Amino acid sequence: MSYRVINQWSGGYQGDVTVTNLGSSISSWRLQWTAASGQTISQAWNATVTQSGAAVSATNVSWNGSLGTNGTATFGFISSWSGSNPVPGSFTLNGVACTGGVTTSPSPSVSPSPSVSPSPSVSPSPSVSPTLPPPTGSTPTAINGQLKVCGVNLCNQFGKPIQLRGISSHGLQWFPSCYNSSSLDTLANDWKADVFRIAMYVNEGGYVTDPAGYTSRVNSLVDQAEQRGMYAIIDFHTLTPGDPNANVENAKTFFQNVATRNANKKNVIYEIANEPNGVTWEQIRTYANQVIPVIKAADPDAVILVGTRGWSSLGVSNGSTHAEIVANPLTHSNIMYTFHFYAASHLDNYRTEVRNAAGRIPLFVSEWGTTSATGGGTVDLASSAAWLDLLDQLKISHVNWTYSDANESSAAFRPGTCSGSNYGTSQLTQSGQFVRSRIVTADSFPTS
Ligand code: IDC
Repeated sequence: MSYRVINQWSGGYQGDVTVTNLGSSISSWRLQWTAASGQTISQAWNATVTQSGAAVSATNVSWNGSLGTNGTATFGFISSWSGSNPVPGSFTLNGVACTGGVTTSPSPSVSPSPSVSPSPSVSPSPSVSPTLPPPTGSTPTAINGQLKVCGVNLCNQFGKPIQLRGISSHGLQWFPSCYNSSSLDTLANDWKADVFRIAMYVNEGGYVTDPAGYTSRVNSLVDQAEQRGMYAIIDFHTLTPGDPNANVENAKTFFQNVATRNANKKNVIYEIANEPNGVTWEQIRTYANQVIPVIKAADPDAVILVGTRGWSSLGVSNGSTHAEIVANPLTHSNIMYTFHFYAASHLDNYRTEVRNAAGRIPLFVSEWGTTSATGGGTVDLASSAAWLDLLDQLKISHVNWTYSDANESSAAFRPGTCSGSNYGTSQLTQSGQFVRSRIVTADSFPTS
């Protein structure tokens, strides 16, 4: 067993562990150890890691459990720590004491700059990446395949950090005519969007009024995105009430259906609660811990987005910060936390929060607008550009609100567009022109 701290920052570090099976062949493995004081693991990849007090248990995932004699498996994690160089101990593999070493001093301490913490050299699972053939298509999904979370990054099938750029539907209940083969062709081929978010409101005349109908509509849009090589975010668009627990049974039913139906697709990302508000992080966590297992039971490798406190502001709009998540994170693999902003309302203090959070927890901007938080008012292009420059620099994915012809300034198309079949640039609003210009530029998707 080799346990290495390969990156560290104030309050946390990234660990990389390789287990080697020195005995006869095994079909599954469990590495257990005792964490040092202050070490709490918040994220892990290529293993399922649980922690109770100081006792840590890491078990294989489906594809790396089988190890012949001298076979190895590598997994990674993010952990907090309270001091420097804490040394964990008492490592056992399937109950047998391990030989090997613990290395807790990486290169000199680095700042939590997200540009260094991704450490692409450790993200890919060594047992998988070298055997992957190169992509055969040029669409975002053909190149990137099944996504996963590596450290604080969204990573592609080659284990490399990527950024997705795209746009959200408006409420499916209000703008049914905006999502059709012509508008989605435009989004994929002319805008070159990587991701389309399917905003399925839960209340406000959405899912609860026709669960079967909305489930089927979402599935059909997933297929249409897949056919065009785009990722699809299935957004359980909770808004009112702000406590997602009010809809936990609806969420379980819905996600069980869509995750089972779409389990074999590589283009699906699940977003379990749009904007919790008026609730604590602990309440959101309670909800997430009921819904995530339902999705994982059906679609174990999917990336899942979790809304944060204060309308997905990482808590800032309710007087808190991301520290409450760092202190009490979700422990499932492939989780990202969402951050939403509206450029005319959310300025430098929110940007500072994102900068601070980005090296510590995986972030995904699943909704942002060029306008005020009402979805209307002035289009603030200066603030929008400052935001997107920051997100591009941090490689954080972003999804704009909205790909619709709503009569509000955040909409990308002029009112009336969706009653015709022309979704060309002449139909774009000021917001739509700006957003398209920031999505259409070439992607950077590393394949090796
Ligand atoms: C807004 C729509 C608006 C609609 C309203 C319903 O733009 O047409 O009348 O919802 O309540 C969010 C929400 C998103 C909001 C959007 C703009 O996720 O549902 O859409 N917004 O207000 N969070 C912050 C802003």
